[in-house]
Amino acid sequence: MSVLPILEFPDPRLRTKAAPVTVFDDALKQFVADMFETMYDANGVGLAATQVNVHQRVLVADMSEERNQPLALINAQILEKDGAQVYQEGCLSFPGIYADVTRALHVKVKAQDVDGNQIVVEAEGPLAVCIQHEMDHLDGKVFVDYLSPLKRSMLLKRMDKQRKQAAEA
Ligand code: GNR
Ligand code: NI
Repeated sequence: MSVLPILEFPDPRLRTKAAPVTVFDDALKQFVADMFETMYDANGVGLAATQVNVHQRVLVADMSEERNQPLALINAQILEKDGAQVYQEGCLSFPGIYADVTRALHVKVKAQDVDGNQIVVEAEGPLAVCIQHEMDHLDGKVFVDYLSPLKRSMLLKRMDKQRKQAAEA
């Protein structure tokens, strides 16, 4: 098991579109275990393979307070989505910045588990937000893409400033 380094914006590798997983072997199980370890270590509620520079369609999430409800989705596809919700999002690839994003309230997702079995997951509220946020990463999309240019540049400047301050300290 290992904690993997997380790519941070504006790393261009975050814009890579991930390819479907075709082989469900021990290496995949090891990688998913490493993704969980990385997500828990960073206190994240989700993580997409893109963020650890692996461009395959793997995402993990755990919305539980106790950090004991791991969910791994391979090759996830949205079957249905409806409603709308505004949620204040953060991202491990954008340390220290948060912004409101509007997404579907409810999603029904078809995916595979680590053994390659087909599964269907229905999610609402925060888990639905997380799944949509992670699926975006796998397409090279990040949450600040939804913001107005003005709001985006303001937040990115703030992130830059915080980084510089952290580097000086
Ligand atoms: O840890 C995370 N928290 C979070 C909060 C609100 C909406 C989405 C997220 S996902 C984020 C982890 C991450 O960057 N996943 O890609
Ligand atoms: Ni993210």
